[in-house]
Formats: sequence, structure tokens, C-alpha cells
Amino acid sequence: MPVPNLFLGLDSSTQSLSAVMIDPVKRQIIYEAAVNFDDVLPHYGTRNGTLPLDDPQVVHSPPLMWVEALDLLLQKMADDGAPLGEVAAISGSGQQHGSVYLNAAAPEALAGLSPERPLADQLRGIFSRPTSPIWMDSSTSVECEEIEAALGGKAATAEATGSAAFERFTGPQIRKFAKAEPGAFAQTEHIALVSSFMASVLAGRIAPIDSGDGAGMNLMDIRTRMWHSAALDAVFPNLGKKLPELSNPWKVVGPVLPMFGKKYGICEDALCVVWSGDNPNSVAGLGLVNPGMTAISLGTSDTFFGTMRDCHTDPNGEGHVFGSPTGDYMTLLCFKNGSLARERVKDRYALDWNGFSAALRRTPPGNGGKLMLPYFEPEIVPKVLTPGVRRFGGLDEPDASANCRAVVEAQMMSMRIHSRWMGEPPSEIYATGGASANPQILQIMADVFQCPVYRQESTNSAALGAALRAMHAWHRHTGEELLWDDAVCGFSDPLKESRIDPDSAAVPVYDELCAAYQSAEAEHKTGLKNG
Ligand code: XUL
Repeated sequence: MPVPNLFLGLDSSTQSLSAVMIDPVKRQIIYEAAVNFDDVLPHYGTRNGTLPLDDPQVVHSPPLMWVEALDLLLQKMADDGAPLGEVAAISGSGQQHGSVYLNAAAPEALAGLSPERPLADQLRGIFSRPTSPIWMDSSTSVECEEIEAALGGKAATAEATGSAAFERFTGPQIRKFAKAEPGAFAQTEHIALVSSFMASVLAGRIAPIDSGDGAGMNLMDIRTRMWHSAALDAVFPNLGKKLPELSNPWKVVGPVLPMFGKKYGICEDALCVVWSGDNPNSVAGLGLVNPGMTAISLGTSDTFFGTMRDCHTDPNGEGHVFGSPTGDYMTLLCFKNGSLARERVKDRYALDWNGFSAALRRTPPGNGGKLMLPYFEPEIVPKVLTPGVRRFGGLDEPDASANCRAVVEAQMMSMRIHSRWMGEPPSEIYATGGASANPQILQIMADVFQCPVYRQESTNSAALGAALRAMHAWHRHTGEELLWDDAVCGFSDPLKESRIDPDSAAVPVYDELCAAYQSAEAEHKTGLKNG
């Protein structure tokens, strides 16, 4: 029998369950697979992983579907000949904030799982609520207001729990359920996150919530990483009784249930390491293991996230602080007008991406003071509910080149301005996502932030991060410290040749333009109030 020395990361995301297996000796991903919920489990009737419901603000998924997907994915891995018998530890990643409600029958059903019958058949009866609200749900504004009022306002809530109260966060979601369905809530003995629920199935016991993902609930004291008693009270009296313990991100939940060995050949000594949220896992998967390391994902929306040693919270309540897998903190800011806005400008001037890049090359850093507020859609950061593009500093609408530069500069300056509260400007930035293939956009990023930018090509960073966390925790468990720098080395290195250095001549240009941008933002806000 080969010595178990492989690590498996699973990612239970909105639309699929995926797996990444790593070999720490070869420092390679040796196997990847995924099952898409809509495709392989059509009997749940989901679209893109969520149930079709009448109210667009209410977004739920069936947790039993995630259980059934686990059976299907492990079966696929066994059929593919993935070396499950050599797996030393498994961890995972869950879409953040989503909650699973379990009744009193859950612990026994989990502990008694048998390889003879499908998991879903054995766990069908453990839910006190058949559906789980997920991160896309935005139906709890009333509860957010109630929680913030109880905790002393937006900034105080952020200071206490790491984020202001957000509709998708678990605390407001629990409160809404408790108010709307008191009977079903009374039947709820255990509340899990998607991450801790999946770990519970794998380990056959109610798993802890790791402090990284726990920070996405508005229920955890972001500094002590313990349940915040006033926040618990703000949601429901005695809520603590229904919540599992919080743990550090390297906690071993226990052995993987032997039934998974019997059924799929997973090594009988394999450990289940606490699961975390997809964003904390991605921090590990992208190699952001030292404070100041930042990633900017240029996707449909743009996200800015990174590692922070000391805990600072956003007094404006726009950004989030979660726990990072290293035991530090991670920050996350989400900007809705990302690729969407870049594309709208490109299409307005009938350009292709080459033409867009040529426009960026033709125009100088700072755009001669021409500015755009790129609110093509309502914006999350800063909160702008009424969309509308505004131009300042002599930016003419027909000027294609200046508008191309203006939209990208606006995005980068907005990230610089709205990430200031983190207290640690980025030391280097890893750019990911579709638009990171464009060196002109990355040059503007480097110039605005005045730090080197690298391109990161990793696609499945949450599952990879989970596999790396499994490896890190397994080493700790066996009494051997594995430094995070060593853990990620070779797995999440950015493309060295993609390095783009900032132009130091741009320092005063963007200092001045950022101040002008901030005034434009303020003017826009006042204009909306008065208008
Ligand atoms: C983060 C968030 C999303 C989900 C996606 O706050 O809501 O990134 O974690 O799965």
C-alpha cells in the first residue's frame, strides 16, 4: 500500500461540486473533476443551482442536492481511477453565508451513515427547513436594519462582526426564518453553513464552523473569533444553543467516515479538516499568504481581496473582513461595474478588445484630468442604487479613447479609495479573471496602486485552496509545522514573466486624480440626495 500523501479539496459552490487533488511531492494538481447540479441532478429543478421562486429577492437551494452531489462526485472519482486510497486529508470550500437548518435527528443520522444506501436517502429526514437561503438572497433588509439598530448602527456592526449587516449574511437570514416560521425554527437544533454542513456529512458528526467562514454571518466577534453575544441576541434569544463551536482554520474535525472508504476506497486513515468559505479558500489557492498580498479578480464584477495582519473594519460598512486560512484576516470588496462596464464602453464605440487596448495605449496616465463615474448598473461599492454614468474634467461622450481610459482608471481608483480603510496598501497584486489577460489594464492597475502586478491563471482557486488547507492542517496534526509560504509554493505561483512594474512618474498624477475622483463621488451622492 502506498503511504497516503495526497490531499483533496472539494468546492461546494452555487452551481457545482468540484474536486482538486494535489500531490505535495510533485507539487502538482493531479486530478480535477466537477459535477454540475442542474445537469446531473435535474430532479431538484434548479436553474444555475438555485430553485426557481416567484420573489426575485429570495434565492434558495436544496441542501439534499449538495448531499446527493457528493455521492455522484465521489463515484465519478472512483470510476476515473482517482487515487482516493492515497488521500491523507480532505477539506473543502462552501459558498459563503448560506445556511442549513437541521433537526434533532441529524447527529444520529450522520453518525450512522451506511455505504449500502445513497447518502440522500439516509439524510432526507434531517432538515427542519428543506431549502437553504444562499448568498444571492437579498430579502432581509428589514432584519439587517433591526440587527444594526440593536448593535448601535452600521459602523458599530462592522466593528463588532467584520461587516455591516448584509442581506445575504447568515444572521439576518436566520432572523427572517425565525420570525416567518417560528414552528420550523423551534424544530431546528443545529444551524450549519454550507461549509460546515458538508464537513458534517464527510465526518459523520456536526462539524464546527471555521472562523474564516464564521466571519460572514454577522454573528462572530471578528477580533476574538468567538460568538458575539450581543449579535446572537440581536438575531434570536439563545441562538448560541443552535450553533456549533467556532474553530481555527486548521482544525481536524475527525476521521472521514469509514463508509466513504468502503464505498469509494478513500483511505481509512484520511482526516476531515474543517471546511471554510470559498473566499478564504481562494486566498490560499491564490497564494495570498502574507499580509499586504492582494488579488484583484476582473470578472463580471470586480473583486478586491487580500490578507491583512491587524483587523481593521470599514467604517463606511462597504467592505468585509473575514478570517484567512493563515490565521490572519482577509478583506473583500465587490464592485458590480466590472467587465460589464468595460464592455459597455467598448461596445458604445464599436471597438473590439484590441481597439480598446489601443485606446489605452494612446492616452496618458491620468487622462489629462478627464474622469468618469462608471455606474452603468447599480453599484455595491460605493452604494449607488440609481445607475447612471457621469463625466467630469472635460470628458466628452464622443471621445472614444478618453472614455476607454476613463472607465479603467475609474475602476482602479475606486478600488484604491475604497480599500484605504484596510490600512495596508497592496505590496503586490495578483490579477485574475478574464480581463487580467489585458496588459494595458494591468499597467493602469500598477500605476494607480504603485506596486507590481502579476497575472494569476488559476481557475479553481477555492478547491485548490481547500486541498492546500487539508495539507497544512494534516502537517500540524502530525506535529510538524508547515509554513504557508512552503505550502503554496509551486501551486499558486503567479506567472513571473507577466510582471508589470508601476511607472513612478504616475504617482503625483494619480494622487491628484484620486482626490478629484473622490470629490466627483461625493458630488454624485449629494446630487442624488438633492435631486
Ligand atoms: C462573498 C459572497 C460570494 C459567495 C460566492 O461575500 O457572497 O463571493 O461566497 O459563493
